[in-house]
This record gives sequence, structure tokens and C-alpha cells, in this order.
Amino acid sequence: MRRYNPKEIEPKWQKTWADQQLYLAKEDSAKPKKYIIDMFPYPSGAAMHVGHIRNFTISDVLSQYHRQKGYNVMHTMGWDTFGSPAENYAIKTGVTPQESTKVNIAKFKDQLEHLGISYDWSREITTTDPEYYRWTQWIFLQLFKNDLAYQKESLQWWCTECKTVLANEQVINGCCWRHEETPVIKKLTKQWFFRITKYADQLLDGIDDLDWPEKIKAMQRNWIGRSSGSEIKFALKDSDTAIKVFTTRPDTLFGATFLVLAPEHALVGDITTADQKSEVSAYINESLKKSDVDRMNTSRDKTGVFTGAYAVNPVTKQEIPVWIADYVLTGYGTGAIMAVPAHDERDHDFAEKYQLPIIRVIQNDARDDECTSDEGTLIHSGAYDNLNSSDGREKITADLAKDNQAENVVNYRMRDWLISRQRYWGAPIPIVYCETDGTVPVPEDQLPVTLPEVTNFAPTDDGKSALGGVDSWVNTTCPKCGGPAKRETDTMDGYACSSWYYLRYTDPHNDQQAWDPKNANYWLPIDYYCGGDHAVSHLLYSRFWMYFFAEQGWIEKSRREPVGKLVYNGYILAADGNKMSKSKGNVVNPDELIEQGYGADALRLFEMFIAPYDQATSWNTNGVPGTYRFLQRYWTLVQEFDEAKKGDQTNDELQKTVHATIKKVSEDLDNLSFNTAVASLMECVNGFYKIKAKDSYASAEWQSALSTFAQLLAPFAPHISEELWSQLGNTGSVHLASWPVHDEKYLVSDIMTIVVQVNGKVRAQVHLPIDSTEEQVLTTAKAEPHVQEYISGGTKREIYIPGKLVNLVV
Ligand code: ANZ
Ligand code: ZN
Repeated sequence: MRRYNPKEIEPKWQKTWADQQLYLAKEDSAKPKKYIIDMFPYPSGAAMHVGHIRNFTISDVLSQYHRQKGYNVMHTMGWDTFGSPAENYAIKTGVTPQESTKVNIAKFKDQLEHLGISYDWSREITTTDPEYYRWTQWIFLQLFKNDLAYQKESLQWWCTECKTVLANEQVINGCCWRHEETPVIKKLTKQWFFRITKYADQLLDGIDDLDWPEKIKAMQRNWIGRSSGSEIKFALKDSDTAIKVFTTRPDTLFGATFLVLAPEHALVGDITTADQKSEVSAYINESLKKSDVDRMNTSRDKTGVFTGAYAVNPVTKQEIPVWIADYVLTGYGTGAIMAVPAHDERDHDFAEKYQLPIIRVIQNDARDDECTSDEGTLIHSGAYDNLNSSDGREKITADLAKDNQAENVVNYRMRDWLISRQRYWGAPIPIVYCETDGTVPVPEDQLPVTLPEVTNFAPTDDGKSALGGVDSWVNTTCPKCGGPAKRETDTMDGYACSSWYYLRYTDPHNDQQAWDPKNANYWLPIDYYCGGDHAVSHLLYSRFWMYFFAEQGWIEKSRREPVGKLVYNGYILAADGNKMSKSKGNVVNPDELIEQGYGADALRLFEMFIAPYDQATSWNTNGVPGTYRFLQRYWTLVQEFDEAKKGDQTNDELQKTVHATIKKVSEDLDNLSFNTAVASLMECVNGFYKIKAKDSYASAEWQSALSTFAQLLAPFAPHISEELWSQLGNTGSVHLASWPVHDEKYLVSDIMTIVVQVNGKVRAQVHLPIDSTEEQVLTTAKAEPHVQEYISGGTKREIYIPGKLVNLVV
């Protein structure tokens, strides 16, 4: 009898599948399509651990399942390879990003291949391949042509060590994320932006119809952050200038007892009185060091400084002090607020700390001394008293609007997408600067603008990417006038490349176009998109580009939402409950488990069994040995069967077990309930053993039952299923075989329910085996205590309607 040895069968089948190109996806299929991919990975220096491969397993189970169900499945993989880790590694070690990227891809690919994942590798793409980023640059040019890519001077976080712009989330405790000792500064720099805000409304409205987890939809809505409110002007005392504030609650205007400006507000310098100057400028310096994330943290102690200036509340005509405080952000609304301490928590904290007046102007269920932002009825609001908040808001704004003192406005939290990076390892922005013609796009037929090979990867001293130091590359001719010109030395953020790669998969070798709309319209949208990251950034950027592509006619409008179902998986933590990390020494490497002899199948099964896919969970070292033993039990069943194969009797219990499992696994897979699907496969094998103990274990039915089981197991454990499918004498690959369909007939319950009446009145129900005799039914019915009460005097007649009803006449 052969022993279950994954080390023997797994490489064998991996090679066979590759040789047979089993998973090649074709556009010309008559079958309906399913496009199933993962968020493609960034191949880092460290190997993938068992947490990383959770989502690759999920998408593969879905791909295999749908392939068996008769779909034309495209399941592909690629590499998101631009980005600073490879560049930093190059700066440190001299190994070029080109080289390290190649090595890292090979390592990741090797890991995935050992898992037996059903990718169509002929569609593999790498974003740092010039044949790929050529089209990323082409898209940049289209955005530029349509006024959706532009340059703007703005204040950005800047790390003096990295010599590059940092995103908000890269500033930690006022320091650079990579240089924890180096405080960041704000620097005025010219950067490239994509005008995503133009699509804010459309992108927001589109969220409603997405088949995505609600929490991700909510995150996108928050990120876009549409907010309707009013801008109200507060005149400055003894001045012609007015300060405009943005508020969503004009109904609270009578309670506005002071104004607060962001420290960066343009008027701060003008209005600050001489005696407040030094305090104000010290405060500004301090707050410039804080990130918006810190500043928005509501639990933080509020700080601020009085400017010495007063403004006039336009309805109460009271003079109210003007302060600056860092909880008011410069990038949102007008960068100034009317503070209503009775109804806004932040203003309340501030007023209490600096002893500013608090006036309640909304009556609702809250206690009098409580700060409440709930709506209610207006009080202490003159002519507006007794209006509800909503009417009050409208009326106050409308009345002030007559004197041009207010207007309705809509604000968005979302900013335009900052795309330029002062880094070498990115797709060069295809722009040249000419003294005569200014900013000139590189003509499309001159793409790609390739990265020159360099030896020094560090940014230059004047804050340009290393490209700035390569004169032979920077100096070029102007495509318009032929005169001397200089290339843009900024490269694009990696998110540009990942915003369209799923389109390239549909047409990966096209050297005439980024993609053929015919192919893209066939495959899109992505039916299942698996990943556990980028809830906002990547998914929002992709949606923006697709909306633009749809406008241009490069994708059908009905397909402009790229992602159908978003399968957002939870993280796997180490057994100790911490994040897996090298430094903690708690990383579990899939290769080692496979090498130890458990095999990829047992690992994949456990990845699916460990918890519902969308929940975070801790690794369990007993898990893979457990799923291995389960596979071994199935293996043994087939081996023993094989040796005994003969005879031809039928077995209802076996049919019932098989069909119940088909039904359960199919339903579970449709509902993405992978862990319960695995559980029912395990139960099924237990059932097989029980039946086997009673049965001669030698019939065509067993052959079929064990083969059906191979089909059900195939998406989870592709190698052993293929091996046993073949050992059981089936031809072709189990992965292209059909998905079994259950037959209800085997599942009908074999217990019947009989209603028991006395003189036509229902008195009880009894449950008996379907094949019970009339005598057995009547005896059971009469034995019911509830029935006995009524028949103590004996019965006159006893009527039995088989399978349904007993009527006792007394
Ligand atoms: C007065 C008021 C009374 C406010 C009240 C709220 C409640 P959303 O919904 O996020 O748009 N605000 C306006 N601009 C701000 C800025 N640049 N930095 C910090 N806070 C700012 O929030 C709008 C509300 O946030 C505005 O309405 C304003 O406070 C504040 F009972 O005005 B409100
Ligand atoms: Zn020119």
C-alpha cells in the first residue's frame, strides 16, 4: 500500500499542470467568465509567511471551484515592484533595484508555485518592466491632456535625511518613518497631482451599489468625506476684512462665542496684535511640526493662542475673540471655524480650558450643562427660536445670504492625489521642460521614458531623485521646438502602476495599446478581488482611473467599477498573538512546512480552516499536522479500496453522506464560508470510515463516492485530489472535471411527523421512522401523555392516514 507522501506527488502534479498549460485563460470561450485575482504583491526581501498566503489560497479556491463549475476562469499573478524598499536597499548595499527585484520575484514565484496555485502564468506582469510602465506613462499623458494631471506648489512634509516628500502617514511623532530621530519639516515644493477631486461626487455615489464589505465602503465614503454646510462671514472689528468659516451647523450660529483659525491661516499675520505676536509665532512653529493625523486626534489636550483680534458675530452682533489652534486644519473648509462650545466637543474642551463663554442654543434631550451636538429646537436664537435644527440651518443661511454674508457650500475631505516622488525607483513622469515651450509632454511614440542605469541611487542634495544627477539622461531635446530641454526627474508613486494592472492582465502582450477594449470588456469587472489591504488608497485610485477610462471609451461604462465582489481577508497573527515579524522570531514560513513533509495541500487546507476568512486570527502550530492527518485518512481509504475493488451492492447511507457533503460544500463556497466547507469535508471522511466499518467496502458506489470527494476537495487540496482522482481510475484532470451536483432524493429525511387528533382536534405530534407499521404508529400516538388524557375511557375508532395523521374517536 502506498503511503501519502506530498513530497512525491506535489511536484509531480505541479509539473504536469504546467506542461499541460491547464490554467491558460482564453478570451474566445463559449463559457461564462470569472475573473479572479489577488491584490498583487510587492516582492520584498523577506519570503512570504503563512499570513501572506492566506489571500492567495482564498482566490485559488474560488478559481478552482469556478473552473470546475464550468466557468472560463482567469486567475493571474503579477508583481508590484516599484517603491522605496528596493531603492533604500540599493542605497545601502549597492545592489541595483533591477537586480534585487528580479531575485525577490523569483523567490515569491517559487513560493507560490510550491503551493500549486492555478495561475495562468502566461499573463504575469511586472510593473517595473519598461513594457509595462510605458503604458503607465501613456495613461499619465492622457490624464495630462485632459487636465487631470497638473503641477502645483504646496507645503509638504519633507525629510531632510531622505530628501524626499513624505505622505501624512509617513510622519510619525513629528519624525520621518524611516529616520525616527529626524524631525520632518514643511517645505514648499512643486509637485504633480491627479485631479481625483473632480470625480468626488461620482466616486461617492458609485459606492452604494458595490458588493463590498460595508466597513470598506464606509471607509471610502469617509475618505471622500462629502460635507454640506455653509460658509459664513464674520467681519473683523474695526476692519474691512472678514473671516470666512465653514460650518455644517449654521443653526448654532447664536452660540458662536469665538472664532478659531488654523495656525497656517493667511490672515493670522495681519490680525495678530503687537502684544500677541511672539506668543502666536511660537505657537505656529510648534504646530507646523504636527501631522494632520495628530492634530485631528480628539482626545488630545487642546492648545491655542489668542490673536488679540475680535470679530463680530453676524447675528448676535457680539464681539467675539479670534484665536488660533492646531485642531483647526488648514486644508479643510476655509481653515477657520466658528466655535460653538455648547454643541461641539472640541470647542467645548477649548472653551473650558481657556474660560471662554459657553451658550446653549439647541434644546434637546441632553442635560443643560452637557455638550451636545445632537439636533433639536433653537433657543436663545432671537427670531429663529422654536425652529428645528434643519429649518434653522436653512433659514439662517438664507437670511445671511441676502447680504452676501453666507452661502451653501459642499466640502470634500479628499484632496487631489499627490503622484510625484523624488525617488529613482519609479516610472519616470513623461514630461520635459523647455525654455521656450515650458512644460511639454513626451510624445506617445517616444515612450517608454526608461530609467537609466545608475550606480548612485540616493536623492541629490537639492532634493531631486537620483535621476537629477544623470546629466546625460536629464538633458534632452524639446519635442516641440527641437531646442535643449530637461527631463522631469520626479517619478510616479507606485499606486499609479497598481491602478490599472488588472486591465493589463486582460491583454498582457499588446505592444500597440495598453489593452484592447475588447479583451477588457470581456473580462472585467473582476468577479472576486482578494486582499486584506489598501481599503481606501488603491481601491479608490483604481476606481478614479476606471471612471476616466470609461469616459474615454476604453472600457464600457457598465464596467467602470473594476471590482465586483471584494473579498477582504483578515490577517493571520503569530501564535503568540503578535504580528509576524523577523525581529520577534515568530514568523511561520510556508516553505518549511512543505519541506517538513506536511505538503502544500495540508497547509492550504489549514489556511482555509483556521477561521472565517474575514476574521483576524492567530496561527496554530497544531493546525497543519491536523489537516495533514485528515488528508492521510482520505488517502488510506482510497488505497484500501483500491486493493479490495469488486462487488456491486448499493448503500443508501453512503449516498446520503456524499450528497449532503456536496450540498454543504457548494453552499459554503458560494457564501465564502471556507472554514465550514473544510469542516464538512472532514465530517464526510469520518462518515466514510463509519460506513466502511459496516460495509463490505467494495462496490462501484464507493469508487464514485471517493471520486466525488476528490472533486469536492480539489479546490482546497489540488495535488492529493488529482492524484487520488487518477488512482481511482478517472481520466483527465480533476480540476477540469465538473463540480458535483447533489440529488435531493438522497437527502429526504427518513423520519416522518404524524399529527395526532382526538375527535378531530389536534392534541399532539409524534415522530417515527418512515417505514413504521400502522400498529407502531398507533401505539406511539396513544402513548403520548397529552393524548392519553383524552382517551382514558378507551377509543371507539382509530383512523390512520399513512405518513400524515392519526384520528382517535372517543
Ligand atoms: C460650528 C459647529 C457647531 C460645528 C456644532 C459642528 C458642530 P465635517 O462634517 O467633517 O465637514 N470644521 C470646519 N472646518 C474645519 C477645519 N478646517 N478644521 C477643523 N474643524 C473644522 O465637519 C464640519 C465641522 O467641523 C464644522 O461645523 C466645523 O465645526 C468644523 F454643533 O461649525 B462646525
Ligand atoms: Zn521647446
